[in-house]
Amino acid sequence: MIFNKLSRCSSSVAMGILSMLVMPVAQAEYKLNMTEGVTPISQDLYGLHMLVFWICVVIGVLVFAVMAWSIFHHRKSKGAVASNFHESTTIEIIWTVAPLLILIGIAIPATATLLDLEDAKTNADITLQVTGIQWKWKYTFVDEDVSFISSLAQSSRDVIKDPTSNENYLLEVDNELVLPVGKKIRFLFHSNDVIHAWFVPALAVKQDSIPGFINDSWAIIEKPGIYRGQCAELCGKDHGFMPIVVNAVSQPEYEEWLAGMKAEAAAAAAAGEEEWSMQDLVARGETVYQANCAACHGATGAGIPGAFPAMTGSAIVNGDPAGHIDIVVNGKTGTSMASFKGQLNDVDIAAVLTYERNSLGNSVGDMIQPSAIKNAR
Ligand code: HEC
Ligand SMILES: [Cu+2]
Repeated sequence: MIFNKLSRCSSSVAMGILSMLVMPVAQAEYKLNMTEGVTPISQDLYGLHMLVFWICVVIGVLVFAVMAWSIFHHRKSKGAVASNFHESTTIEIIWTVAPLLILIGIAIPATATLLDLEDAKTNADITLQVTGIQWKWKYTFVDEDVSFISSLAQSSRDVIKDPTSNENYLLEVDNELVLPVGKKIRFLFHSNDVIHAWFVPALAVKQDSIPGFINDSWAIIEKPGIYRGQCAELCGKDHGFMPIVVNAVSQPEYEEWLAGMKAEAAAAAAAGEEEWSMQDLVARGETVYQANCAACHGATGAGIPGAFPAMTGSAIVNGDPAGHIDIVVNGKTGTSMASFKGQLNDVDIAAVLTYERNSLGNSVGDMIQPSAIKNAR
């Protein structure tokens, strides 16, 4: 945290020295000061940070200058004798009033920014609901009927064994959150399971998502680009595997993306009406499984003994389809096996179930069609 706060102020000698002490190896990429960000709030926060920083520098310089001067001029070898007084009203007034004025000077702009920061509702153009889920994010455009899940991309999973092979190690998602520039976006945060936190430094948004509560925040993104973030609240085993990617684009591009998302949802609904082949279900099921289930049940279905049951050889997976459908659609209360009906569509659930029954070391030989999931909801 301290390194986020102090990053990128080349003009400051004090910070330069600090960096040399803390970072013995010269890093060309390493920036000292806090990043400025791309939203009005982030710039206000940066301004506040710099204001307080320079006030501290001035106080530091003044205090140490007086100290150094006094030590030198009133040294013992010159025969200096310490004055012997106490209860100086003048001094007490000075050292009460001076800090008070400084604090008021800081509090005025800080309060203005804080009030602005809290005002998510006024003139919001877009309302976006952000739901934390172990371990992924769900985004719902409240007025658009568009909703999707964003989880760690396979490309980022593949590099776990060799982090250097991808510069965005653990920071890539399968579905980016696309937002338009220049619009006021109101974020509403909540959670399905435990406390997560949605943190994107460039947007200056860091907000807890808590089950049963709704927190809000807002941003007007001023510059198109890709902005990355992560879950910032320790939320369990895969806390470090639920990154955030915001892709800020122009309004027409955003509308095009929205239309594409709606078309995709319509296509998925239509696909749910069809009969699927075993091959297609298993192929799709593998992707769904790796993105949604592997974190607990293991990439090969081995589970984690004592915590998460194995899929390989599981009585439920190899048993009656109804029981298998039930635990995945409705979850199991009191355990971390969540209900997937709000997270996956009929085709995805049918695919992952068929995959589990015919892969990961199981060979039941039957298929579960999307229509069966529809009936079970
Ligand atoms: C957050 C961890 C977690 C995730 C993610 C998860 N599960 Fe589970 N799952 C569990 C736990 C814990 C149980 C055991 C529940 C119990 O105590 O009966 C379980 C049980 C199961 C069972 C019953 C197994 C048995 O033999 O009892 C099936 C089937 C299953 N999960 C399928 C899935 C599928 C399919 C997905 C992905 C769509 C998934 N799970 C994602 C934690 C998870
Ligand atoms: Cu989290």
